[in-house]
Amino acid sequence: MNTTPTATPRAWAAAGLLAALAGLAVGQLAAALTEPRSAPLSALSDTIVAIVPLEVSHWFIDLVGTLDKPLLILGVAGAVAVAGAGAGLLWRRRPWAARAAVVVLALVGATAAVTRPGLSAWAAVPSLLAGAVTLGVLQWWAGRYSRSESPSRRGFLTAVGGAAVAAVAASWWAGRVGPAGIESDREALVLPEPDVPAAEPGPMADFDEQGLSSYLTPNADFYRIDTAITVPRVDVDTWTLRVHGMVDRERTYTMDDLLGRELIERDITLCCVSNQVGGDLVGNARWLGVSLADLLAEAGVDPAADQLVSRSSDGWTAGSPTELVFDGRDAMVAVGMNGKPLPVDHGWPARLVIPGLYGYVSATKWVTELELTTFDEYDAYWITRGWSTPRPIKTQSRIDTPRSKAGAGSVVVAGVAWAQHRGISAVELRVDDEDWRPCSLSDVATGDTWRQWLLEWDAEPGDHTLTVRATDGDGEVQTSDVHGVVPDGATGLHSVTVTVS
Ligand SMILES: Nc1nc2c(c(=O)[nH]1)N[C@H]1C(S)=C(S)[C@@H](COP(=O)(O)O)O[C@H]1N2
Ligand SMILES: [Mo]
Repeated sequence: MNTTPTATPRAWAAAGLLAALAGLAVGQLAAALTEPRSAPLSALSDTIVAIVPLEVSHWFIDLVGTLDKPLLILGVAGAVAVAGAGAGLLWRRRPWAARAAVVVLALVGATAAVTRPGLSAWAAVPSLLAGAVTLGVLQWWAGRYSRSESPSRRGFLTAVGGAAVAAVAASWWAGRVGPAGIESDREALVLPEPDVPAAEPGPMADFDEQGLSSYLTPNADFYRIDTAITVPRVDVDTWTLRVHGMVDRERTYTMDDLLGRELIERDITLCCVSNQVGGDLVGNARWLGVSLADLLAEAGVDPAADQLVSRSSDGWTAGSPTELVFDGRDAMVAVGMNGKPLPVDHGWPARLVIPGLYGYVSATKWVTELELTTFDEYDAYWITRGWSTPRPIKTQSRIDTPRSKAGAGSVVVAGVAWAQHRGISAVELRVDDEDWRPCSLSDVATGDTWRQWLLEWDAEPGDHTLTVRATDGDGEVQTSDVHGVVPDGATGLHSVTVTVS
């Protein structure tokens, strides 16, 4: 049996790398057909997000911004590929050690998957399958291709590489339109007409200027922020929303229950606490859903329950002040966004929206649980990671246009300003060191949305600095103090330098 393999170490490493990638691809396909979050790459990346120290994740996000997730996944794939190459090398001399290494790797993936919140023991299958495929491919290589009298290695490469590419293509298909796709459920859902339509802002809700954010942000352009490496795939037919904790009676609602209730429609601007001054992690949508206060009232909330914890199907949590839900604002369980069922990325089939709170303490997507508790009793996801307990959104204003260049003469300077629930009462623009000039404001129906502002500026050639500031509905002028996003939102004034020619 002890024929010394004659393939070069390099060929062994390449075979191991290819075997690992083929394994990953097959694991990916198995996950796409059942539970996408159980894919080895997804489960491993998710686990890293969960266990990496706070400082490291802050440093990484600061460095690469919203590329953090793609880069993390790519990094994990690279690490698995390197481990595969290592296993290939090892197999050349010590096949049993190499087999053991592959098994250990598969078990790491399987453990990562089954420990993800909301996943069952079945989530181990894609990683175990990936390991089995890797073993099988390496065994095949060792038996048939690694000796001097072996058939052409091109056959091996074509078969394994082809199978991997086919598996990746099939998982893409499965995720979109195939058996595991939820897009067809989404498209099949007919949203009822609202019982209480949104108040129309008025004739001048949208200045309709080139480069200016539209009053309603199209779903496809709406910013997306969440911790999900692979967005949860929620089956709307079995989905439920459970209300429990410090309540008189537990309640559970199905999608049909929600759709059969009074549906309200509201324009509400959502923004992220980690939005930098002048940043784009903010958007305004027309939400359709049920009143959160009505829903909770049915369960009978214990007056001592000062915190409403909302939990998503992937275990993420937000904690909101119960008081704010009941103070008359339009807090809602939303099922529609701009006339469409909630997009998968934005929480299909249901999410919370609470006007006046940052997303991390209110806007739970893929929501499955509402638990009444206290702030003493429980800290939600981002609170345990250094962010503040709920505080009001800070007044912000942003220059959308121009951003860098303009022609001399009359130039429209325009943007948006927001201070959800308090509203925006004034916006002013400063050119260089001149006096603040009042801007025109668009019509808004409530203080829960952002407000467009506009000023016609007679621009003279040269470089100019434009700075904007807003005043909220309480008459409070936006502060010029510069503060970073941690722990409760950035402050400071947005300014741009424009070259006029
Ligand atoms: N399940 C879940 N919901 C979530 C989050 C998350 O990580 N997981 N992130 C929150 C944060 S921080 C923000 S700012 C908003 C963003 O909502 P959007 O992606 O629809 O714009 O969702 C909130 N809801
Ligand atoms: Mo956020």
